Amino acid sequence: MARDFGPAAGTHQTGPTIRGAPLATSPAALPVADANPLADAILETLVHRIGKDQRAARPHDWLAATILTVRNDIIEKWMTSTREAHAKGAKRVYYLSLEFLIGRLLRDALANLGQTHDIAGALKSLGVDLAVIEEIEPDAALGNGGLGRLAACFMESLASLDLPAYGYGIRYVNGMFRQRLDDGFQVELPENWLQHGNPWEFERRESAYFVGFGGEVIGTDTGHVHWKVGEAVEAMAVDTPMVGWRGKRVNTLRLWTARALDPIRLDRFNEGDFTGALSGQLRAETLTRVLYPNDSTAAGQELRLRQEYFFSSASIQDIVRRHVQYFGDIRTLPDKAAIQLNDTHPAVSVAELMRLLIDFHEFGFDEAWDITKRTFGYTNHTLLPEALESWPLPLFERLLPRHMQLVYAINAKLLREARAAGSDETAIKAISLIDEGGERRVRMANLAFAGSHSVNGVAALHTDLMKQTVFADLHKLYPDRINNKTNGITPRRWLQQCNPGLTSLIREAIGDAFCDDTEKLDALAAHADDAAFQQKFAAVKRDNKVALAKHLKDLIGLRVDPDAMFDVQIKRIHEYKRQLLNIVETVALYDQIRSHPERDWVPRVKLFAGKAASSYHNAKLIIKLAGDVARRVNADPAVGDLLKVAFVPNYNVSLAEKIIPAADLSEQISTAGMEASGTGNMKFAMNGALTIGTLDGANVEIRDHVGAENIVIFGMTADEVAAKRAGGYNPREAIEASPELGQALAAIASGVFSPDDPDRYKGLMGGLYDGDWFMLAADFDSYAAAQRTVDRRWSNRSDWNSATIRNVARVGWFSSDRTIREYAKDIWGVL
Ligand code: 26V
Repeated sequence: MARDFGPAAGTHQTGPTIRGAPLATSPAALPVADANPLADAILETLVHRIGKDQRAARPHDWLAATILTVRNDIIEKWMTSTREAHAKGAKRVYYLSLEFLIGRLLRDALANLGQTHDIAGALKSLGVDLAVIEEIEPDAALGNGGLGRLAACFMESLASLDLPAYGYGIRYVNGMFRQRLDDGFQVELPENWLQHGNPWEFERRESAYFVGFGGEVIGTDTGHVHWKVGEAVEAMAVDTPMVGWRGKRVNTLRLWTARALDPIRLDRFNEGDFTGALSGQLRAETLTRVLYPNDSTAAGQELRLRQEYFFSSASIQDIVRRHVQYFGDIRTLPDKAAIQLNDTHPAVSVAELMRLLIDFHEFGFDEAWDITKRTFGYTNHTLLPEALESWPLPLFERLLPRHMQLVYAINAKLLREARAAGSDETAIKAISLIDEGGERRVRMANLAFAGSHSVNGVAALHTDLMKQTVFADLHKLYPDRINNKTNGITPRRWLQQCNPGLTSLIREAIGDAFCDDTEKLDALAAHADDAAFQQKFAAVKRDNKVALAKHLKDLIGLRVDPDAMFDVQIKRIHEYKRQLLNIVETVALYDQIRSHPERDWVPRVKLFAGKAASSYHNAKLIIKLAGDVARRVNADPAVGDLLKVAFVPNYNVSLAEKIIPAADLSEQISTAGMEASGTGNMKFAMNGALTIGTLDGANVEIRDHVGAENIVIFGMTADEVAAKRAGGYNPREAIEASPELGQALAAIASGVFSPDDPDRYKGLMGGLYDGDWFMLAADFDSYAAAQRTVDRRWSNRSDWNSATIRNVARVGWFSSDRTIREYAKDIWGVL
């Protein structure tokens, strides 16, 4: 790759590496940007902003110079967008999220501005390859998984739909950890995405707020309360522009960074206590240093609650300040501001807004509560009990004594309303903001629910389950509050940018209306049975597979056949997502291929990728197992190219953008009722993969849209899972009834794949016999049968092509533009 970088071929000796030796080019040989104003601008930026001579510039310098040049254009649009919204007195949307998994921005910004061609040309005239510098942009991995990536897709759609919006979050110095595999075991390394600086961001030193912690609440003579904080830090805003499709609008992603009020304690310094002198700074900076790398277990740590309050307080102060500055009267806040809580992570914002309204704007409780409820909306992203946040009451009280008082006051009002409506004591217990069973805890989901006029789930099934399970009693009390907003993905990043081949082919076939309205993809259905179109469609997929195969060779040294079926499961590693089901079925298949080599097997490449939470033992063991199975299978001459298995390290947005366009089969196999929505499922379908999946999350709606004949569904429904659990599920029976499963489990447990440590998987396999909470055994036969259905469909290639083309054609509804339009109309009142 590095060879493409630098002056035209032949003008320099050895190409600079990505790490970057300067271009060793003689001055005479420097490419001259003739009459290309854009190239002039990039050069000018390189010299005057980066301070580098063209000859000394390294790849990262060119990247920074390019971004800064493009940014100039973005700034103009940014200011116009802000000015227009202000002039119109428009209502603004505020999306509060502890995660924004935005990935790389350059390709996205250029494509949305329609400048890819021009910038590529300008760089080329300077001897620089745009594709190469795009590849060295670090991934902004400020998120764990689906929830964070959804926030990023939403930011893009908000700008594309020309809606004035701000995203609020934390500027983590270390985002999601980098995953390395050491002998197949996951090792977490710090991600240093800011090491070369970040040319996208603007520090707003003027937009800074105090955020207090601890201390005590004291009554004053005037009857007011005063929170005398024990400790305060400063939150400083750092803004990143979010460019919408066709450059229509540029919104702001505002991320907070923490600083000490007093960066250095001179008294301590003078006493020679240098560490003590800087301890405040260190303590403040710790707040915004790391993203919690967990997406399935609520983090009980104090630092996490401090992060949540820090970013909530700064954001709410900023929103209130802007509103008062523009509109004068805080009473109109709900008419001019819609604040969406992305899960419960920002739920303390409800109490923070109450605090500002009561303690600073001198409202009575009831009026403050009315304003608050009309301003907030809350989105739930998981029903897993272990992920539902609640804080030990003593911790909450110690850190946020004023908010604790407000939580009690809100709870008193809530429980009065519940009693008045006839809720019984069991219901009251479930509705209360305080969990009294055992150690007393503050329930953040109940706080978010109570403080919002809208509470939504992220797929139809998930929303139904919210009503039936976690929020059943609150739903009975407020039956109009829960609503559904099925997730979506931005088709710019997840079709146009990641799959240019497919995009051109679609444009050739149906014109480019789909670029502005993804549902126009449905015109493609008319071509689904056209043999010539199918050929072209298959050729695009093959090209993408060849590119991925090369990438895999470079990355992990594995050679795969691009004509084999690429069968892909990439997502966070979690038992409920059932990567283990896939691996066990792979082992069963391996066994079958070895026993019956004469059969007409469909060659498959099984790809896995994903990170496990660092403390999640079984998830990490599943990664190791995938690697162990891969090592054995890939080296077995008896299977040859019929089966290859790979675990690709360090899954992130950029890797997803390479793998998804090359996938034939999309594995969406969670235990029904457990995956709130999934969004990978939508990305694969949009890129022409067939889905094998359970009736879980958005899979249900994907089936409804693409047609039951164009998706392979297997396994128990959510109702069946619940019934089986209630009736006493016995996994041993299921295992005994399936010899194929029994053999695969026995092989794994006995150390066939781990001869270096034969007992490695005893516990993991034992867990299946003894409990199997995720019902792998109950769904195994159905899954294996579904895989054979997939084989048959693959063997009839025109049927396969027709089905996958229909997936692309009918998945347009899952654009995040549609999702955002629904939020805008039903929740925010901005459309
Ligand atoms: C929980 C925690 C607990 C504390 C530590 C940090 C942390 C970070 C995230 C979470 C909750 C994660 C919930 C989540 O990611 N849900 C996913 O949301 C997607 C978008 O709606 C959805 O497609 C996935 O099905 C759902 O699992």
